[in-house]
Amino acid sequence: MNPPESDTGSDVRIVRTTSTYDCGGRCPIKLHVRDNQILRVEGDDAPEPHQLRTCLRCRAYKQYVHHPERFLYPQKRVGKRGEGKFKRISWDEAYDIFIRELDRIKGTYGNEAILLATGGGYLASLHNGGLAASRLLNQYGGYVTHYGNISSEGAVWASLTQYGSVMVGHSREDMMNSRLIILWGWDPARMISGTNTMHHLIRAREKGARIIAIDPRYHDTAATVAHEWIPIYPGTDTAVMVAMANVMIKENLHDRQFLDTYTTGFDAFADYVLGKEDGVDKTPAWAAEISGVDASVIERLAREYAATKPAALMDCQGPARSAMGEQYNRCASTLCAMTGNVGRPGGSAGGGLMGIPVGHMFRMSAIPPGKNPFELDGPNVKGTLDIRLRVKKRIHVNTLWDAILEGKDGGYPSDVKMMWSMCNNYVNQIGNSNKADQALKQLEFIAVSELFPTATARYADLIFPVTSAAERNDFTRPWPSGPYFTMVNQAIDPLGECKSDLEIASDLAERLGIEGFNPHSEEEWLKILFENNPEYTTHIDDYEAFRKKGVHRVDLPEPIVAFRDQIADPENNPFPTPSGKIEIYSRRAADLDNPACPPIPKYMPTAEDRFDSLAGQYPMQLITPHPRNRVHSELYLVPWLKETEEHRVWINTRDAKARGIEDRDEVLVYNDRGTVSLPAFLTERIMPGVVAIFEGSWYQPDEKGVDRGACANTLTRDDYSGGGACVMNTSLVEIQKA
Ligand SMILES: Nc1nc2c(c(=O)[nH]1)N[C@H]1C(S)=C(S)[C@@H](COP(=O)(O)OP(=O)(O)OC[C@H]3O[C@@H](n4cnc5c(=O)[nH]c(N)nc54)[C@H](O)[C@@H]3O)O[C@H]1N2
Ligand SMILES: Nc1nc2c(c(=O)[nH]1)N[C@H]1C(S)=C(S)[C@@H](COP(=O)(O)OP(=O)(O)OC[C@H]3O[C@@H](n4cnc5c(=O)[nH]c(N)nc54)[C@H](O)[C@@H]3O)O[C@H]1N2
Ligand SMILES: [Mo]
Repeated sequence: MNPPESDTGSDVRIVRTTSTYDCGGRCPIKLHVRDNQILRVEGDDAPEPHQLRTCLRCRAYKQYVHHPERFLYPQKRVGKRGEGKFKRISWDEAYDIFIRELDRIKGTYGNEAILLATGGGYLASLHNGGLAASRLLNQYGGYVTHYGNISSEGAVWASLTQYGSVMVGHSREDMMNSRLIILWGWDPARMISGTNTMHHLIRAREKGARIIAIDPRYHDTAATVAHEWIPIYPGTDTAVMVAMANVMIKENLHDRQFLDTYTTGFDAFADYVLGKEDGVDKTPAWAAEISGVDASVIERLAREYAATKPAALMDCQGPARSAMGEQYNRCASTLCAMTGNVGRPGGSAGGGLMGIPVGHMFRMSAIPPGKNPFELDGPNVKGTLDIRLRVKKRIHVNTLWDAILEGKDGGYPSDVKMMWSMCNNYVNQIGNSNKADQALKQLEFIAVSELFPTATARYADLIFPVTSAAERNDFTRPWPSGPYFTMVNQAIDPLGECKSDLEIASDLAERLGIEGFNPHSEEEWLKILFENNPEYTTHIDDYEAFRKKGVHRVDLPEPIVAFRDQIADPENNPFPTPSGKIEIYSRRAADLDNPACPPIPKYMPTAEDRFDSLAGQYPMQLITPHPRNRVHSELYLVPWLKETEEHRVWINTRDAKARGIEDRDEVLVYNDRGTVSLPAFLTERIMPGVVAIFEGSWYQPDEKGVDRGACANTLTRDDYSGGGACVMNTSLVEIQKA
């Protein structure tokens, strides 16, 4: 039991604050602090059902903030590029080096040679590194950056195509209204997906909902709440969904009236499903061959989903982070419409994002029919700042390394010569880490703003040491699901000589002669940003009370249900698509004229799927889910979290035995892009033919090029799908004893 606050001793302060990492949750936490040290972390103390239960990652916050390997001072490289050898320097020297290189590169090659790599490492409003650095470089004359949401571009594209909106989620308590919940590639016990998601899933089960998990892995959520697990080969979900549609149409189980009223293009989809378009009747037997799911199971699933009302088909982003990712989310949304579950309590709209409009952060897709993602960037303070955008060129995030290596000659928009990287660990987190190694060795200058000696930071010529969220004030909100907002309250003074990205950009602006870059104090900034952001002001009247409590919970009169209004009153509430309806056939997609992005959702073969001839050499499909004990690569060094789960490759016992591999044997997993070395985890919890390596372990190639850190992206492809998804879950590998 936690002692009451007064018992903690008078010299211990308790600071109510929040986490800011790119996590599936957002926790209000209480830090117990003495002598500039976080002594312990307490979770939310609100009673149920309002409690936002803190998970292991926030509970380990103290070992993250006070980790001995944190960068505390500016550093410059002393060894070879990538060796990770650095020497402490002063801030003055660090700024001098940075500005000298920046000016030299601009003078020699122009602003197009400057690449700014940002990321999701810090998700709050003011000290956000990407915003600060892009504002600075805009005023410096421009830069090149990346487009394509590394995370959910497939789902974003699908939702915009189908619905014209990314707000496709329900608030989580609405699952209590569902009679059937299908976890289709969704494992919230691990990825959280809203801090209280598991609470509501468990309650839904207790209330009698049947729960089915469709996933190559028998994951933690399935083990906790599911009545049934249906294993499926990666990348084949759309085939099974299409076959379910086939059963529904043939047995007349679909909701014709719903389709007539709210959707457009169903007939074109039905023609494809029934084979009128291409002569292939997409029967359960057809899908069984592709997916490994028995035809009888597909039939039963189709009937059960069509007959049980309301039912929530919960597709997410993991299967969408693949070579045909957007088809999976579009097809899921199409099934939601066929069963009349869109806009209904207890139902779902599909689309993979699960975002609700109170506390969310989904952006627009960068590939049509989306909008320029940068339109939503920049602090919302009209008139007070120069936030004009001078982004020169953009490169898809999952081709950055190729773009650096190939440049204009390779068809990329610019010849990059320097990179400034912050809030990301892209050497580790985008496809093909060995190519990152080659590319970064070629650049003339690399600066990395970081807290830790990450795989990316090791390539830096210059390190700017950054404060953690415990060392500054800010405010934020969860993604993908609120409904609440949280406040970052400073708990300790900056450690060593660390500064926030905003402070670093401000110092640089001053030295570069950029005027008016940072005219406000932190306190003033927070107030301005808050008051100018209707997302907050609509729900929070009292800023001071919000700040003091560290959290503001929004009381919803009823659960948020995406498209409730469009369904209740279609006359007055058209969908924000060109037709005003749910677009099962999309004219905008047709206009792209890209076979990889057809106007109706389709199952299509891809490179490195299980039917690729490469499977002769590399017969195992690799999936790379998100790790329970980290946020991607962040928290990698935290000892408590390391203890909770060893980094091992999941392999079915049958595949392991065929290769003479025993549990815990050191194995090599490899393909043409690289080789990783790690212990094996023999389990029946993954289907034969598939191996899983959790993303985020730090890339550590040895002298022979074997990645001893076993970073998943040493094996993945640096490519993207027709709708812009990074293809992290579409790679073939082989595995053998080391
Ligand atoms: N603990 C933790 N939580 C996190 C994060 C983290 O790093 N750590 N990251 C956060 C972020 S930024 C994001 S975007 C989300 C990501 O959340 P998701 O995108 O949902 O997570 P993933 O772990 O990639 O995949 C979810 C599930 O899909 C399964 N899967 C993979 N390929 C296929 C397939 O082809 N078909 C089917 N049916 N299933 C498949 C995996 O086995 C896994 O169980 O998580 C967030 N939450
Ligand atoms: N194989 C594979 N790869 C994947 C995925 C997958 O499913 N499979 N998932 C993808 C997804 S969904 C995502 S979102 C990406 C995440 O990709 P990244 O954003 O690159 O991942 P993180 O590991 O969260 O890296 C964030 C870094 O920011 C640093 N940081 C934290 N706070 C600050 C700050 O205030 N300032 C600065 N300058 N730095 C800070 C942290 O120390 C950390 O090193 O990974 C993608 N990569
Ligand atoms: Mo993500």
